[in-house]
Amino acid sequence: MRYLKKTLTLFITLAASSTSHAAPAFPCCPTDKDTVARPDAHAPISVMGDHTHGEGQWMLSYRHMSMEMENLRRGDVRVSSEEFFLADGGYTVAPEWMSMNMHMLGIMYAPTERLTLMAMGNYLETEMTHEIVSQTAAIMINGGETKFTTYSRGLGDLKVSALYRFYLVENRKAHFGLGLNLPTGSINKKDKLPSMGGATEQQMPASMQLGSGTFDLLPSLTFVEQFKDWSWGAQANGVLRLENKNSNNYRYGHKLELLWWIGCNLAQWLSLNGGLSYNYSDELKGVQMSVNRMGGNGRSVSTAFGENYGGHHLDLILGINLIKPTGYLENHRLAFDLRLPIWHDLNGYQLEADSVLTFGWQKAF
Ligand SMILES: [Cu+2]
Repeated sequence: MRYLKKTLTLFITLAASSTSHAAPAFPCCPTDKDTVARPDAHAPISVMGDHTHGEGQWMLSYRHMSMEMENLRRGDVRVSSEEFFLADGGYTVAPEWMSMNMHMLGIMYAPTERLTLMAMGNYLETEMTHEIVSQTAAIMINGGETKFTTYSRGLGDLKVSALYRFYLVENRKAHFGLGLNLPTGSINKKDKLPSMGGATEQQMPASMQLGSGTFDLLPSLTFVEQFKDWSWGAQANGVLRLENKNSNNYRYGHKLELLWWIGCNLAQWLSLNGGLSYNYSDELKGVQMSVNRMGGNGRSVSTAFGENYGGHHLDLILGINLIKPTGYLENHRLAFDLRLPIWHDLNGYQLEADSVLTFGWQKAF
């Protein structure tokens, strides 16, 4: 949440400084080339596959995403750790807080006017803090410490996709995408976890693993309409698991995201954007192999059970896109956006997302 204050302050400062002099008029997208050189030609930076490129064009990108999660939730209500420890026959360990930092490198290339190819790899760092049900249990399984933290880091899954622009009429365009998630990220990460007689190195639950472990299909459909100094877009994207289980005997649920955004150019180099993202994700299927499911209180930790994965959430997106239109660093883009949950309805017991901040650099050649 500390990002929120910073972002809002920056927003207000930028908005105030830009509206004090009239925004320059520039033509509305007479050619495809011109439409990509305006700050709102890209969606908020956390949206993937939002644009296509002109024939022969390349683009490199780097994104950094940081997510924080805290507070346990059941459905759409918060629950205390006391309530949680009594649930479903008794959990022994409660997740308390989680953070994920993801570095994403992307490359795009358009072999034809209509087709853009895309590849993206990522490196992840994840941390999770936990609380043990009681001091007595902590003495038996964790040397008396009621709190413990687990970590994982490494390369995540690689995504390759193709975007096909099937529609371009005046100021409106649309493309569909079809991608594949390659399970390059490890699903065998271990760390010290509490167990009878003291903490030992053990397999961590899916939420701490670096990839899905399955080949997944990534379809998407995107529509954008540009006006003189503003634009809007919408996208539907999904993740369809192509395999019933990964090598650890489980798979994540299928996912659907519906996105809507609006971008407003305050200057030739600056746009502010806002949007909404609705996410649905199914439960985790299967039983996670080698993950401990038993604890002194009955069950081990909520993340060891598939029913505590997935659900619905609706996020508000607030972002800024910057582009250098001419001169030194011409066409370099910098952008960031903040996603704040406004509603969640989660399956089982889960930590709720607190905020997701993404910033990124992009450059087309
Ligand atoms: Cu691009």
